[in-house]
Amino acid sequence: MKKTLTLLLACALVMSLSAACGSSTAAPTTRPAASSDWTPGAGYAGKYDPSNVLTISWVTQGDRPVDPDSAITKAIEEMFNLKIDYVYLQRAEQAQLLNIKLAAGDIPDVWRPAGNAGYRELIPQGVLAEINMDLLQEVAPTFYAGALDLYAEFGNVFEFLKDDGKLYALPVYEINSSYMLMTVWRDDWLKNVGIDKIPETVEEAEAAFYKFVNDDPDQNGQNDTFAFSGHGINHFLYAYGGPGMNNVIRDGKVTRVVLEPEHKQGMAKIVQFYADGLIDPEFHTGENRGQNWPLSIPFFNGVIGYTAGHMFYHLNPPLAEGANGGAFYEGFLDLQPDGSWDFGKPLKGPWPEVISPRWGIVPGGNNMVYGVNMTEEKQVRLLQIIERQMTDWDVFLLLDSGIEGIHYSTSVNDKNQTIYSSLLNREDQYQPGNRTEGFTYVHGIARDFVIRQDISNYDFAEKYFTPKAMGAIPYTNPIFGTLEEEIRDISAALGTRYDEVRNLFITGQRAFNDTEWDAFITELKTLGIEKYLEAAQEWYDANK
Ligand SMILES: [Ca+2]
Repeated sequence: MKKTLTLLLACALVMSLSAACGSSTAAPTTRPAASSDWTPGAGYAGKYDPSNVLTISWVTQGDRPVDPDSAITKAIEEMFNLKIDYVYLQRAEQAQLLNIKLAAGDIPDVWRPAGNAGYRELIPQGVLAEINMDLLQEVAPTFYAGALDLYAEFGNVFEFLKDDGKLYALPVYEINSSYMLMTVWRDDWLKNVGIDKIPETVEEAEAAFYKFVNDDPDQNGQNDTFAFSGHGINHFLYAYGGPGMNNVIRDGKVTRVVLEPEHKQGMAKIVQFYADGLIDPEFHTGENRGQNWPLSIPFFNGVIGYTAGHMFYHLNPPLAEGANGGAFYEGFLDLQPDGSWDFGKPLKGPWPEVISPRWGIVPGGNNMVYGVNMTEEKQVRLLQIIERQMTDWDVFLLLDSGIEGIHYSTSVNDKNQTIYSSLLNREDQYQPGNRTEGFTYVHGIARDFVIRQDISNYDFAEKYFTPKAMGAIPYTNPIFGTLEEEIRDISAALGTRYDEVRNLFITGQRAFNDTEWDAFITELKTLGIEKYLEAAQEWYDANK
């Protein structure tokens, strides 16, 4: 969400709190100082003088190099007695370029591997520093406890990340991924066809879908609307367990939804809907039609009345004075100024629970790792920074949002909450050196601070996008640690073939009947689906 507030207004509002307005290029006067009361002593922190200036090399993740002289870099270096040596690798090729560096023995101090699989591949290469658990618990106790707490539903996150009893990564908690994806209905269309409540069951949804096609929901006298497109297919199927390639744990057994009887029922519905003209015939081309992915072009064009898969920050109306709404909110408003939509409900269907997807907060996402050449002193220093980030709001704000007057302005809303509004355009916000991502990558563990920093947006998320608000159990695709290359290849082949055959079934190019479905399942077995599930089960049993 692009948040802009005029500097003038922001300054007027903060005048009573700060005298800094106008001096927008000066370093912040309230910046916390580095600890100056250090004396040699017991423990890891007592071994290293925090006034020693340390150089750390840090692989950034933006789309362009970081300015090493940026105001925030200078502030961080001064506060923590660091010299930051930014390593920029072109983003599209970051993994390959990093591998070349690692192979040449040029190992950075800090980076984020690509997901759990990328992390596990690095361990046997010997390029990662082992993270000393005693040191971690002594120097960063708030971070340690916070990570355990946030990932509690998955067990001990540090044990999950270990390999052969050794820890090589710090968990990164993606707070946004804890919120569920939303479905959306044209509520004006529902009213126009005589339906006065948002559908909650597959039967109610089906009735609305037929009326969206047959009863002229846009009241233009023409038969020119469909019920839904590609996103609608996937989300309707969650009432039947979900899209076929999703992994699920059922009674302790790892399976794929395609193998479950409910999925076949759901596919039968979709096939029927397509045959009856309910589904946008261009569903397979992507609802965003080549534009930004959260945009549903057929929904914006008034062609369909049901879509799904959006995050809270795509759907929000303007949440602060002068702010814009989310991309979906604004995109719809542009093209359908007289139309309206409302949040949907995850549909109740044959699957035993009402489920709805979220990206997921499974451990093993893009963790933060330290290079093998990282000294113990550097580990202590970086963990001290992390601990300050977890416990000191001013430090968190500096690392996460930058410097007031340069990177953000503040105002107070009608609930007397402080609103932090970026003064940068979106592209610049995401450049390290203009931090919003969090200098140490693990900022998400400071969940309360993350929320406080963007209170309007998270109030909105908490109100509508939680399991409680949506009345559904969140579905997260489980991760199965280190699966061998052969197993990963099987998974990729299954996904490709599933998509092809699914589309043939939906469009009627392949007859959807018991014989053809059984043949399809047999083909998936030939491609190795059972071998995949066996490997996943083995991991799950050992790590659940
Ligand atoms: Ca019409």
